[in-house]
Amino acid sequence: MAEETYHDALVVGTGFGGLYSLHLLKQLGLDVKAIDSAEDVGGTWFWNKYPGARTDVESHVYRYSWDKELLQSSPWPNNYLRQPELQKYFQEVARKHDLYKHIAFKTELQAATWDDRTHQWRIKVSSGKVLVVRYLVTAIGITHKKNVPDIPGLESFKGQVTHSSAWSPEIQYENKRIAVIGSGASGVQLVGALGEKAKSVTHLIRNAQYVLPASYRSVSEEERKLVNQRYDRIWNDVFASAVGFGFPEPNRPTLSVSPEDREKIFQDLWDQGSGFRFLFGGFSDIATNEAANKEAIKFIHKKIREIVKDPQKAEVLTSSDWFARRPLTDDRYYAGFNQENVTAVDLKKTPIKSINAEGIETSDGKTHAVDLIVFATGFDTSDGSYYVVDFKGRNGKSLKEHWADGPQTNLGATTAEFPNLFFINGPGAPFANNPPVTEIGAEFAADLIARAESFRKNGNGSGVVESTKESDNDWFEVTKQVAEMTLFSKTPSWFFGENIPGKTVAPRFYFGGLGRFRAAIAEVKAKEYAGFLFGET
Ligand code: NA7
Repeated sequence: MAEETYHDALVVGTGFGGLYSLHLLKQLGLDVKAIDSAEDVGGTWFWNKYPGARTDVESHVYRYSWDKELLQSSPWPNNYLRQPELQKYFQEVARKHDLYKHIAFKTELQAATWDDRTHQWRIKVSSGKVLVVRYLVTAIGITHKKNVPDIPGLESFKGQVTHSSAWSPEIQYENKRIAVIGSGASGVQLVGALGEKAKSVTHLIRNAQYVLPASYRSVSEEERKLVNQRYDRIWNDVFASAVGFGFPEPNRPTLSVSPEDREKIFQDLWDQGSGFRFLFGGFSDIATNEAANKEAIKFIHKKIREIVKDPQKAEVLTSSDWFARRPLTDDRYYAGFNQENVTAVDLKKTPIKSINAEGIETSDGKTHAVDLIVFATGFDTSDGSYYVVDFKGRNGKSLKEHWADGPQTNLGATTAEFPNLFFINGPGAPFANNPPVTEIGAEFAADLIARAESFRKNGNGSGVVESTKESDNDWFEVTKQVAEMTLFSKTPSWFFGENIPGKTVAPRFYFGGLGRFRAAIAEVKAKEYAGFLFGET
């Protein structure tokens, strides 16, 4: 018999969402445990250690807002945080709030089955233990399950192979010949960083994307002081805004200004840096209006031609899609292609045929000989993280079966027939800056749990909360309708599950913004948690 332990709650994952959930549930006085498959806290930022890994959200808003002391004191020497700095930040939070003693590391969630008789989750973890809990809070991250394409011959390759999120600091890449497959946020940062030390970097690009500068720089003491003084206002603005990145979101349509002024505004956004700022911080309609989007594209295309001296390379780096995927940010990417050792391969013209002992063979018969292949090919995102676990809700129904037509949740927090299972940044949560998204999610889950607990303690139910099918369906429809109003829905991406063959195509995010999302939660709470059942009988 496996060893069984009983607790009030289990939190899975110790990144932004998990650590805060653990803290909040402790505050509620619950006996709470946490597990993480990693060796330390950090979640996504524990795993992604590849060269060049850093945030593309500015440091002062890529952190928790709820610990004012840490907000004022925790260091951020540069305007964007590098992975090791983030790792330290998470450790600092866990130490300060005495969270480590509750966490079992190197422990993976394998299966969770709801027992309708005892109103508990029975949870199997990789250590062989069984945990029995009332509340199961999953903060397992949207980018957990790696996507590695099935390319024939991979096993015959003589060199080293890694996925971007499995990069180990032991990998020696200096003076090596490296192929990077994939041009999302990870691929772009990798190419920018590897190009500086590798013998050669071959970037294999299926769909080029738009990469905006970051304007990396250090932050002075004076600037830090100024931000510290303004923090209350900064966070109020973040939580009221659409995307929560700490810059103003003007209500100014792109075509409402003269071409000269538009050019100036684009140039100013370019100089300030950040793909998110370029998409949302200059004009109100680049993500929604085709004509506006084309203006932004025109400007970026011109910049690519100016920066990348070799016209053939520039052509491969030039996207013909809408500028409506996750915007990318990196200072070194385009400029790196002016180095002879950094080249680009257009996989639309010459797709990958196979991998052989020497490297990657493309359809033109050429083998791109390398020592290291990096799959920066992304993840089976959002709900994909959930399908590696055997979740069974009421009547033994699996979550995968339950979400077969697309992952439906009530406000990203819960789903019908899976009582007391909570998602932090699950499907249906807002598309916005992740730390505030996870804060909102963790607080809402804690509110639902607190209410269920108060009913239970008053002898008024057994501590069970569940969303209704109707409310899940309503929220799903809202996410679809809002997505339809944007150009994101016209551009295939992982936002809709389109990066994984066979995955149900449906929105994984609410594109209506943080402010509106918070208002939707406030409305539900004001209506006595309409759409949620608390098993009061
Ligand atoms: P992304 O953004 O999903 O990017 C994955 C990239 O890999 C993308 O360019 C894909 O090309 C490419 N890809 C995927 N499969 C293949 C195959 N079979 N052949 C060639 N190219 C392929 O992942 P990231 O890790 O960069 O970023 C994930 C997010 O995590 C990031 O945005 C942050 O929010 C955190 P495609 O465009 O599909 O043609």
